[in-house]
Amino acid sequence: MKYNSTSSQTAMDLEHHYGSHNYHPLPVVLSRGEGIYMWSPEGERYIDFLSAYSAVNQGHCHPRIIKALVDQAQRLTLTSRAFHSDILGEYCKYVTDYFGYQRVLPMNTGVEGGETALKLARRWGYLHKNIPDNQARVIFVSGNFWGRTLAAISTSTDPDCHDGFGPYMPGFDVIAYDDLAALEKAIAHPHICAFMVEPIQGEAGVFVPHDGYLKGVRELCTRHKVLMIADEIQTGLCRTGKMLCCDHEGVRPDLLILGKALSGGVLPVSAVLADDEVILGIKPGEHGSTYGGNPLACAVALESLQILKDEKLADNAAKMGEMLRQGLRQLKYPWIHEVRGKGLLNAVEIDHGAGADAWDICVTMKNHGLLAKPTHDNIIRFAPPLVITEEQLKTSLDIITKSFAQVEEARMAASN
Ligand code: IF1
Repeated sequence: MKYNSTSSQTAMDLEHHYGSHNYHPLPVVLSRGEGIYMWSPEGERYIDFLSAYSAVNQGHCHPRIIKALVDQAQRLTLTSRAFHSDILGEYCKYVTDYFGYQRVLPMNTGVEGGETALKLARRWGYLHKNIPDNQARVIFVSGNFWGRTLAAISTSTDPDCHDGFGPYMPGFDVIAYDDLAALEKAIAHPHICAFMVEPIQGEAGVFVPHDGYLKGVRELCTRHKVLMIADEIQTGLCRTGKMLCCDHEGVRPDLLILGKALSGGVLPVSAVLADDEVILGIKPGEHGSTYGGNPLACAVALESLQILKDEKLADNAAKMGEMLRQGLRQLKYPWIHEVRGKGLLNAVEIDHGAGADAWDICVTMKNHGLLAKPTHDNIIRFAPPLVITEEQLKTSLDIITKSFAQVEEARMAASN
């Protein structure tokens, strides 16, 4: 098996010396990926329980996605939108039929999808809700995460994302998550054009709202002529056991934002889906992106979406997710506060003060061949690729169980 020549240590040293320090990665280096697995340059194999934050739902380097990438890359990668390509129209038809919307605005990263959705919503507010110029407001929820741009951090309630980057963009209100009374109060303001929400809060720590929340949001948005924007960049594309997380409550948002696994982890592809009244509010020359809707992205996204259906990844996520949570709930330690999630988007919240540290747990699991990473210090996300088999899940649970036991032993030893 061919690996890059760089050793793990050299790779980490070079990155530390020459790279930015805007991340604190687990001390592990990967050089190859396939399915649920990744290998280090030295050939150590790891089970991926982060899935690049749900970008590799189809598994690493899915052969069909790689083939689509290579075939297209040898024909035409980028025309810009100054000209037509022979694949963008096909992709637009496919993806709008797939999710049941009239149109799609293709972008690249997830946060560009969020920014695009906000521009579309504000424009709609001026055109169709008579909101006075520059007065359109969008409601967000505390704990939201939709990226790192100045607009995105302007809505953030997380000091690590928000502080030290001001001044901030105006026009945003923030209310409590999973609180319909708070939404009912805020949404009545006549200048509100949209409410943007994750159906499950990923980065905040996999917070699943109460049943009926999404239906309640939908009803309030409809009643007050406010656009419901669902950020399904992390929860979408089968991750939570349905094609979209909104499908658990049969809710159709007015704007649907997709990203991450839309390309199966191969290159940044995002999209905003909506109907004519919203998407046609932006006229030629009023929005765009060099790479938005590029042929390579279209080819990869077409294949990535088809695989979700062909391999029934929503059903597998639902089934394996149940098994995973059941296994995690067998772990009886005083420092486990909660196991929560839906489908294969799960988390274990560790009690800060109980003497076990989420980072140490993740390092221990790494040493046993499973990769996961804490969010917000004490919440460990468990989100493997959706192609994981029952056998592989059992092996993963064995590793997690062994690692948690090892952490408990160390904790007991330290307390004696
Ligand atoms: C980082 C977090 C996850 C997202 C949702 C939009 C975006 C994201 C629901 C923006 C991106 C990524 C960003 C990456 C790590 C990861 C992450 F921990 F940061 F928050 F997944 F939880 N909406 N999430 O989760 O998409 O522009 O990144 O393509 O910034 O550290 P993007």
